[in-house]
Amino acid sequence: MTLGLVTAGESHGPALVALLTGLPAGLRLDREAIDANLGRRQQGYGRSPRQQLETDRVEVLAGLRHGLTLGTPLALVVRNLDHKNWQWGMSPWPPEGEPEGKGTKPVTLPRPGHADLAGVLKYGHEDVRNALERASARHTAVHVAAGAVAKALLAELGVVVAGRAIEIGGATGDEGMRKATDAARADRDTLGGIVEVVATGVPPGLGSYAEKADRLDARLAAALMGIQAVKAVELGDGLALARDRGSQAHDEIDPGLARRSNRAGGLEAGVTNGEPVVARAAMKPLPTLMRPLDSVDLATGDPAQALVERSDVQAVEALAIVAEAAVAWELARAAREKFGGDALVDLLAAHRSYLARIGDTWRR
Ligand code: EPS
Repeated sequence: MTLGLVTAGESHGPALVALLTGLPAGLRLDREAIDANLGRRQQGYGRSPRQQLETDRVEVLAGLRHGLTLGTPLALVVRNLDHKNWQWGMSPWPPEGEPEGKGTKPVTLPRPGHADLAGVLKYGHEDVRNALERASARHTAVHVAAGAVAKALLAELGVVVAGRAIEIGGATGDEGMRKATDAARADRDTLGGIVEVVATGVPPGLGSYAEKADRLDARLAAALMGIQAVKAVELGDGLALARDRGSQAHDEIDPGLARRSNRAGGLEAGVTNGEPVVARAAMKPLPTLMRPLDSVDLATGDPAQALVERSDVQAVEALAIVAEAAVAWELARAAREKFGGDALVDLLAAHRSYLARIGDTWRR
């Protein structure tokens, strides 16, 4: 048994939904803790005015009773409050009455760097909106809700996951990152950046080297690369390791099994080794530009400027929370596979018995 996650929802549709399967019964969830994660994702310097329209809150439709999971599918919903401005444009059913509000005119000006052009070609859409609504990073909100559930499970195992922005537009440090954001805003441009996620308390032995699909490094890379705008993922010292000699690149083992360094980022051969798991994700600059790039009007085939829409200057701090959720989900999934358990008490008993066998001198 493993954890499963499937989501649905368009950026300006009625709501975002997530269905989580495989959670053990008896896990206590805290609504405020989930909402706090949703709130963290909405913050960050350089976010779009859209965030003033949304106050993300989780609703639970199934799988939870009196705050405890039932061991059945958990159904989560986060409403799009902005949908009230798109009721005609994003009506799930053929809309009635006069076109009113946003989304009434087809979009035919694909933005380089967004899913717009690939999406209309792939699915045969005539209105770019049919592609961009789902490709939007808006639905990272339900992934963060799912990540908050994963973090509740990991907390039972003493695992803590934390993400932060380490670089925005090439600048580091809080002040540098703010200045870079201000400068890009003044130029009506956008920025990307790099986030780092660190998980501590992760026991050795999560993941497997047996098949490549089981390798936890591969799963973490896929989970991070699957987030909108992410173009590169690094685990541990990643790229730098390729330039070092073997005598420097590896983490020597001391008695008690502690390591002298953690250049591997807590993962060897796709298996956790007890050191903190360290993952970085690099995000390209957001493709919705106030000064649009050259494109083509798909209705006429003529040269045109890409769509201009409300946008964030950068969303790197939001990515840090989304990446944290993605790493938490993959670690929780790997823990569920290693320790099993329809009931949380069984999962915890298996975890205890495993630690009793391997000892806990690895704990960091
Ligand atoms: C997004 C564009 C903006 C962002 C949105 C992601 O939305 P809008 O087009 O409504 O201004 O604000 O992100 C969110 C709404 C969110 O909650 O993160 C995009 O094109 O990806």
